[in-house]
Amino acid sequence: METTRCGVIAVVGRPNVGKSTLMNALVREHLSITSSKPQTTRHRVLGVITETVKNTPTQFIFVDTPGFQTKHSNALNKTMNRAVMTALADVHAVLWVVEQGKLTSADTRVLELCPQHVPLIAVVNKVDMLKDKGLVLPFLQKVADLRSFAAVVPLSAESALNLDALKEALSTTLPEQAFYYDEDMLTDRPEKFLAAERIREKLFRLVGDELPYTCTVVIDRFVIEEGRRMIHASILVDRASHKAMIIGKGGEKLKRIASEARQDMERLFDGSVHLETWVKVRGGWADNASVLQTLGYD
Ligand SMILES: Nc1nc2c(ncn2[C@@H]2O[C@H](COP(=O)(O)OP(=O)(O)OP(=O)(O)O)[C@@H](O)[C@H]2O)c(=O)[nH]1
Ligand SMILES: [Mg+2]
Repeated sequence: METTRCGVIAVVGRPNVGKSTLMNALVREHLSITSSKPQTTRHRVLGVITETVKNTPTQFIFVDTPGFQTKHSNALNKTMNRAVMTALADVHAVLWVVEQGKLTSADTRVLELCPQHVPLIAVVNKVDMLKDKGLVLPFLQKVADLRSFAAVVPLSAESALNLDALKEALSTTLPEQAFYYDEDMLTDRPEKFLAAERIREKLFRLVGDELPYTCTVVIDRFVIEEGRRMIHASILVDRASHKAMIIGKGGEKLKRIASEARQDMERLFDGSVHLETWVKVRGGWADNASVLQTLGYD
């Protein structure tokens, strides 16, 4: 039988270093939501890609995780940190992502969480921001001195630079074993989850600084009628004033959020989507553990 490799790889790091952008680039699909604001990702999201690397068919099962929180501690933040710990508990390899030129105590805190017995690769992301690529060398050395890494890989997730080098370094750390999933599998998350996430991404990208942190999205209805996905979604906010800000003057803001989210869903699901969205006030949702559980935060 042909040799194959397969393994689960956790993608961890402090908020905003580009973990989700990296996973999306590796699986070549905008699967996990991204934004310029920290703490965009709130759930573990699996991204699977099966391809031949170094002449060996290899299945990479990436687990994108929320940025590890060292500051806030409401119930939502605790849930997010727990998701990181769970993702690190049972993996074949770990990608610890940092941003070139910036090594903070939040980065080293995450590094301390990475298990010792599992191959660990340091990913130095956003090298496209450097005019002179040679400038990254001292930083790579600084990172390499922190721990015994299987590899230290400089790359740009956004510009898809040096991703093959990462895949090659990573593939040799994965065990020789049969694939866990079908070769065309992309994620284990249901479309309902992906739909809610698309809307959350637009909130992070289109509404003011603090507001997205006080919102979440639930899907109230998801049915397929004559090949068309019919989706009803609610955006839950903390206060009535937030509701007005999301709806915007004459409903313009909400219209744009829904329209952009729908277009993304149509691309991702490869089919037509009818989306209706409402904004509802549900104060304190992010502080209440049992509410979080009913909202699908695990
Ligand atoms: N210039 C540059 N920007 C990048 C790169 N990768 C990610 N970014 C940007 O960095 C920001 C954060 O990216 P995300 O992928 O959402 O970061 P994250 O680590 O998943 O963030 P959280 O989920 O909030 O922890 C976004 O504005 C991205 O466009 C890169 O290679 N180069
Ligand atoms: Mg993310």
